[in-house]
Amino acid sequence: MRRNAGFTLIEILVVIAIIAAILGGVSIMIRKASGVQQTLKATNRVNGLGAAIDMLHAPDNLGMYPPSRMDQLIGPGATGPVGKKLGTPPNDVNCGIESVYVAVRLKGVKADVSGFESDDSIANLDDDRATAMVPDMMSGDLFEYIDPWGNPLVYISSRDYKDPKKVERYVLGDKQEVKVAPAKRPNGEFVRPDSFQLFSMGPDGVPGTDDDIQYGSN
Ligand SMILES: [Ca+2]
Ligand SMILES: [Ca+2]
Repeated sequence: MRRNAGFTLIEILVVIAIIAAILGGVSIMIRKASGVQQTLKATNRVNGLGAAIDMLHAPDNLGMYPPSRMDQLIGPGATGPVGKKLGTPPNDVNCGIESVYVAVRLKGVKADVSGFESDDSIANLDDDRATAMVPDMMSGDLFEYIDPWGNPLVYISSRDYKDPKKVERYVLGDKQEVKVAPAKRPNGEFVRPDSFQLFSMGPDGVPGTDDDIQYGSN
């Protein structure tokens, strides 16, 4: 009687194929789970920062929603043209979210943004600087709040919804430039018509698509 030679080649190939299929399935599940986690992280960031900006409007705070351009920023209690003193951003890029970054640092402004300023949630993607020191910072860097995909969050004040040309240019994490527009509801009305819009461009990094994560849109 012949001795059993162990597994045949075909048996080994079948086993390898089964293991590969299982690993493939597991890696798809891991990727899906991490995608869900990134989206959750982005939603938390947008909601937290949006809530902090909502508080700025109170009279004993900034007294207004931040303008979408830093050069229009006025200090708490209308104490003067803070943004102009800092120096106009030279490049007209990412200016809405930079304006928010500066506004929450002004003296007399109450905004708890400590939870949204970890190393992976702020960046200066367009590498621009104010001519003076940004309050509460050691440099003039005009940072942006970014989402987990490395792209800037977009901020647009309702005053610029109708004519967003001056605030529409955004540079992404990969240095590509896109144009943003304020979001509208299916009936054609702007989302949050009387205050501001804050959103992440979502996993696709394209503004205005279905995966955008918009603050307070419900
Ligand atoms: Ca910047
Ligand atoms: Ca998108």
